[in-house]
Amino acid sequence: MGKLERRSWAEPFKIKVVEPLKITTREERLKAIREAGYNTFLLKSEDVYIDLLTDSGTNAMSDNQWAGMMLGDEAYAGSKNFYHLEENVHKYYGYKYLVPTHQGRGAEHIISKLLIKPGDFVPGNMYFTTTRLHQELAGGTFVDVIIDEAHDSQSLHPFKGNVDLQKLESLIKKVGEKKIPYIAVAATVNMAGGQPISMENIRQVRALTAKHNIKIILDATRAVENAYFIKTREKEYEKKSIAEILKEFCSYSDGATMSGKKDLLVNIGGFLALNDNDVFEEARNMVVVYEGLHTYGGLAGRDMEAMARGLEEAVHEDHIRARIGQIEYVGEKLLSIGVPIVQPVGGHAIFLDAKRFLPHIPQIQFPAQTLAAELYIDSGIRAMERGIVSAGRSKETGDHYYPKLELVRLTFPRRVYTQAHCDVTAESVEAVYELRNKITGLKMVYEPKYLRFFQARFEKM
Ligand code: PM9
Repeated sequence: MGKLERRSWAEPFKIKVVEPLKITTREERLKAIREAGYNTFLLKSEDVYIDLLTDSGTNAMSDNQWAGMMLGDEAYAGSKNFYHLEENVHKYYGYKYLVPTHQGRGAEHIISKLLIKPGDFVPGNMYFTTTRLHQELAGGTFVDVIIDEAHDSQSLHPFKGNVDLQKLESLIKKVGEKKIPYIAVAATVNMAGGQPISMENIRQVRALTAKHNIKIILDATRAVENAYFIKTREKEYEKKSIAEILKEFCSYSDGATMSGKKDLLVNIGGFLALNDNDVFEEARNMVVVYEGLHTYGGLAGRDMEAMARGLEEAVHEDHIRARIGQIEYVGEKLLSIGVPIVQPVGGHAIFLDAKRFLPHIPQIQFPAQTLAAELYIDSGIRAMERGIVSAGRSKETGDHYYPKLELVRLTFPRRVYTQAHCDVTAESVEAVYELRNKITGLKMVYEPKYLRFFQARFEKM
């Protein structure tokens, strides 16, 4: 090693097409965020400089995927792209049957409607917004069975996504196995900070649920990222490939919902994958009511082809190392200047801890929503609130949920931004952190009924 401390890696791709970005003034951004009701979802994309709202559908496709788009078979029935996708889902995820859907929530809708009866309980390793809503709309009640460490932004547990087996067992004892159609296991856990679940834990969950005849439905949206953490943190897997780990992980579940807009490197697409023939037959029938024929499920043939090809690229070792390496890079920078973030850093995003960033703003004045707006005002970077606004209200009492984690998510799309964008991001967070004492909270002035974080509006206190 020379004078430099380490050998760097660079993004394992070069740039072939560019999309110019607009740089705005502070005055323009102040106006834009006010007009957007201090909700970053309501900003116009052209007013955003670095867009870290989400990694969903915002990925850069490869030349190989774009070439596949030209091979779209747009037949109404039996598109060859469907069969290619089906083959790859079987090859990499291992499930027998495939029902394509327009995106992840399309699959969540179908599986919730099929398996949940009114009065049922659905345990899960922390809630996800759309997943829980579909469970509730089907008459179920979500029960959080994630380990306590997941709710603690400072815990350094390597697998904060793990299911707490005792919590699961006591739920089974309390309500009876007949009232639990399945456990929803997410890998990684988005709302906990992109935290992984270990292979050991999913194996234990399988053993426990098998005794009680309870299914496991995996949210495989970021299961490739989860496989990377298993490889780097679970000793017996360090020599296995990402593809091998992914397949073994999925083998402990009965089916999966998938938002292809994340791991699978596409702009649109999803699926429901199943092993049980009877459930598959029903899902295949239901998809024609809500999404489209069972060989396209709301997608164009070209979108299925891009997803089939993205699936192969997603498990490349260089890709996944650089993808998560980028998040780690930003995490290290922020930690080195003392900014409070969720640790360990997760797979798809850095999560700023708004409770510690803005301790003078009470949760009911929406500190994370406030912080996301301030970041936009400072530099034009767009982040997302993941705190009290996202958590919504209890369907029983109508009160706000007050989640322990009040976070702002800086989400990195795959293959889109360079290390220089990462540096600019860290510098902007630092600038806002230096002025944190001057920041005041928000009040909510408009609240939609469902998934309020998307469309709620706020004003400055
Ligand atoms: N996740 C995200 O930005 C996009 C919507 S924001 C609510 O993180 C998981 C773990 C997700 C997810 C979407 C979905 C739904 C299911 N599970 O957006 O419908 O992170 O494709 O997927 C978003 P769709």
